Amino acid sequence: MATTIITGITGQDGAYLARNLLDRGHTVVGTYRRTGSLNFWRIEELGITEHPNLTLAEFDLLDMGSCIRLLEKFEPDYFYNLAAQSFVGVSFGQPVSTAQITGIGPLHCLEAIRSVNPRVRFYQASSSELYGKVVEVPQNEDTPFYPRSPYAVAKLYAHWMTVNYRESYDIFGVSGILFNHESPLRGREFVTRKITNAAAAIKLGKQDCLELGNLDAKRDWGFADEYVEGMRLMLEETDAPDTYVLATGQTWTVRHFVELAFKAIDVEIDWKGEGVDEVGVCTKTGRQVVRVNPEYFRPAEVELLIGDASKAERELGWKAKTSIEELARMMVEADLRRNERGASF
Ligand code: NDP
Ligand code: GDR
Repeated sequence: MATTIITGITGQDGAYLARNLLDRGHTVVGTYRRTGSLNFWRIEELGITEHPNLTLAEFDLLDMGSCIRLLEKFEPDYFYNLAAQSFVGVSFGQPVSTAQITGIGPLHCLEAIRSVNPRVRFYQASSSELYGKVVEVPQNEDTPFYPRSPYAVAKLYAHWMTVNYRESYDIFGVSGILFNHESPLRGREFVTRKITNAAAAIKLGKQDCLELGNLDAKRDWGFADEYVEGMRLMLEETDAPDTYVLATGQTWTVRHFVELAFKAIDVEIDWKGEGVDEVGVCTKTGRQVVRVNPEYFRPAEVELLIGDASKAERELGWKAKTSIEELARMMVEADLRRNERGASF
C-alpha cells in the first residue's frame, strides 16, 4: 500500500486529494500548521477526518527540519506539496513572507527529499499565474512566463527549482501548472466563493450587497475535485517526471460568474454604469446587489487566462468535465446550506 504525504490538507486541494487517495487505498499523511485555531472543516465536510488510514501531522513549510522529520518518520512513496500562501491579493501586502512560504518552502521539500530519499516522487503545485501578462493564448506548457504578482514570482521560482532538481539530481519532480479550480471547499477570500457565498447570504436576507474589484478579469475556472485527480495521474501514472497544464480551455469574466451565481438564486442582473461606478441591479426588484469597490483592485492584474490542457489529455487521459454553470450552481447550493445552518466557513 502506498504512503503519501500531502502538505496543506487543511486547504481546498489537500482535502480533495486526501479523499481521492484514501479511496484508492493509500495511507495518507496530511500536514497542518499549528495556528491559533485549527482548521479542519474541509476534511470534516468530506467525512475523512476519522479515516483509519489518515494521519494528521504538524508541519511548517518554513522549517526544513520539519520536512526532513516527516520524510524520516513516514517513509512516503509520494509527496504532494500543496501548501502555500496561495492568495494573490495578499501577496502584494506580504511579498517577503509569500516568497519564503510559496517560493523557498518547496525548496525545503526538494532538499529534504534529496537528503533523505531521492526516490520519493514529488509534485509541486504550480499555477497559471506564472503566465501573468498575456503573451499568447491559449497558454500551454511552452508558453513563456510573465508573472504579475509576488505570489506568481514565488511560484515561478518553485517551478524552476522542481525542474532543476529533476534535471540535476534525477528526482521525480512533477510540476502541475493548474488553472483556477474552485469548489464548495474554496476559501471565501477567492472571488468565486466570495460571490457564491454572497448570493446565498443575499437570498437569505443576511447580506445586502456584494462588493467586488475588477469585473473584467477573465479566468479559466474548473472543478477542484477533477484537478486533484489530474495531479495524481501526473505523479503516479507516468514513467518520467514532466510539466503539465490542467485547464478547461474556456474563459469567463468575473462579471459572468456573478450572473451565473445569482441565476442560481433566481436573480437576473442588469449591469449599469462603468468602471468603478458599475453596479449590478436585480431586474425584478431594482435593488442593487453588486457594486465595485476599488479596494479590491490589485496593483498589477492578470487580465486573461485560458489554458490548453491537450498534453494532459493526450498523455494522462485527463479532461475537465464540469461546466461553469454546474460549478456556480454547486457552490451556491452548498453556500445556501451553510448559511442556513449558520456555519462560519
Ligand atoms: P489553499 O489556500 O486552500 O490551501 C493552502 C494550504 O497551505 C493550507 O492548508 C494552508 O494551511 C497551507 N499553508 C500555508 N502556509 C503554510 C506554511 N507556512 N506551512 C505549511 N502549510 C502552509 O490553497 P488551494 O488548496 O486552493 O491550492 C493548493 C495549492 O495549489 C497552493 O499551493 C496554490 O497556490 C496552488 N494552486 C491553486 C490553484 C487553485 O485554483 N486553487 C491553481 C493553481 C495553483 P492553513 O489552513 O493553516 O492556512
Ligand atoms: P486568482 O484568484 O488571483 O486568479 O488566484 P482570485 O479568485 O483571488 O481572483 C480571480 C480574479 O478575480 C478578480 N477579482 C477579485 N478577486 C478577489 N479575490 N476578490 C474580489 O473581490 C475580486 N474582484 C475581482 C481578481 O482581481 C482576479 O483577477 C487563484 C489562487 O487560487 C491562486 O493560488 C492560483 O494560483 C490561481 O488562482 C490560479
